[in-house]
Amino acid sequence: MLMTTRSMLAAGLLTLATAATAQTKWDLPSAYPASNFHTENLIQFAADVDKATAGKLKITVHANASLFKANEIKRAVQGGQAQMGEILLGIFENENPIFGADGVPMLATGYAQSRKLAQAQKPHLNKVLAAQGMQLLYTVAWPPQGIYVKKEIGSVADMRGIKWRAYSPATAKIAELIGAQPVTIQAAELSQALATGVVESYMSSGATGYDSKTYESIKYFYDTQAWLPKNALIVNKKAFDALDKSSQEAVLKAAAEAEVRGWKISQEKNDWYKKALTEKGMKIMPPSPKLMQDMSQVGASMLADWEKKAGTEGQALLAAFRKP
Ligand code: PCA
Repeated sequence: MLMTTRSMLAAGLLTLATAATAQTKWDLPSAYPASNFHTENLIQFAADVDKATAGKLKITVHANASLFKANEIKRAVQGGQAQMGEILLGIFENENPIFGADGVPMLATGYAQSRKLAQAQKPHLNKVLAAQGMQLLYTVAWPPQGIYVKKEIGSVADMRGIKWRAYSPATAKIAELIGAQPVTIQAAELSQALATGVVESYMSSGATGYDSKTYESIKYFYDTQAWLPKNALIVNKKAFDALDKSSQEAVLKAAAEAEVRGWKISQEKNDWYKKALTEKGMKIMPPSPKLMQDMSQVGASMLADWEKKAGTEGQALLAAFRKP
């Protein structure tokens, strides 16, 4: 009897030990604050995976560039330092123009067009990432990009010479085209750059204006809705392949749900962010026709450059996007 109890205990311990080793722990670095809607979506994704795998796959979200800087996350996932990560696609445009398709100003301006562009971009992203040993799980758009600026402006000429914060090659290029001085600063360091006067203007969403407390130093947001850049959740292929079948399915299912949820929240929160900025004292300005004309010109020039770099693959992407 005693023996039986003992062996039962031993068996119990063994089960516990097996359960402990069977648990897989993944890190998910992201570059935006925990309260940002993209990050909240990632946290929900991780919770869904945890639940669906009965705790077998534990994903820890490291928000606000705390584990890797925004521009380091992709390489970390590729090298397996992190099993998965959230990246802003446009940051990697110099590596491959496909990453920058959603960063071209005035190409896809509302949520409907942006979704269409995302669909057209997806097979190309899958291909590029697969060649790098990674897999795309989902993409979610940021709210439309507008101009944060200290004084009222009627055209891009009014921004000549100002210190302009960029978050990607495309946003640095805009500065160059309008005669502003670009400084690349990741979102996690934007508050400080604004407070210390390192930058005095930038283009981004209402979300990042709110997250970075831009209203403390900048009064105007010109709602140009010039493009909707996307974040993407990517996974290291070897790490994914090492999961058992049911965990893989749990990840894919939670990712598909996160994509639907993320786009919906992005769109819903767009107005909320603008209202919140207004309540903090900012003025949300409709851009003048001249300003929009200028932005269209900037967009046309950047699209021409992008087409040149992206070649036949870029043409295929644009054709899919423009297909009625
Ligand atoms: N916010 C991010 C990227 C696009 C956006 O809306 C940022 O400003 O860094």
